[in-house]
Amino acid sequence: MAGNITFSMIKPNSVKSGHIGHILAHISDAGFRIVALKMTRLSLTQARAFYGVHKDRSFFNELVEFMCSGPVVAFVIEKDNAVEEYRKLIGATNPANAADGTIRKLYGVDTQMNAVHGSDSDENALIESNFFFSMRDRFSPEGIELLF
Ligand code: FUP
Repeated sequence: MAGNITFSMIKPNSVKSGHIGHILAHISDAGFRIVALKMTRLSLTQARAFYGVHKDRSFFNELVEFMCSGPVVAFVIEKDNAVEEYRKLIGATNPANAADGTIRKLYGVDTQMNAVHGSDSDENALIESNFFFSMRDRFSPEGIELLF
């Protein structure tokens, strides 16, 4: 099961721009199924923890402030080889370098406001999913709680 899920967030500027529906439709059309989903706003402490691996990078404080600037839409999605398939669907970190038709190319503004987050490994997909969702908030396509 671990290899079949990934975690993502629609970033605050894309939420403000009215792109939630377009982005979720793009993901659904690519064959991903939604396992868990919510709109929420991160506190500074939570954003610092979520991006902790980047705490020594020059962009850390700016990124954290941006991610707290408004609500995000957080979700767990499922598909075979989800982490890799989703990273292909979203495109390169900098939207200017992202392939045509990818989510970041379509909806990203710059490297920070790049429309969506996507986990970079199966291990981080689980850690990030656990950060946002309890097990009882995750469901199979048939609406059955998932225990992973
Ligand atoms: P990605 O996995 O594609 O999201 O990219 P990274 O792990 O390299 O970046 C993590 C986060 O830091 C992303 F939200 C983009 C942001 N970032 C910046 O804001 N500035 C940079 O120079 C590099 C990354």
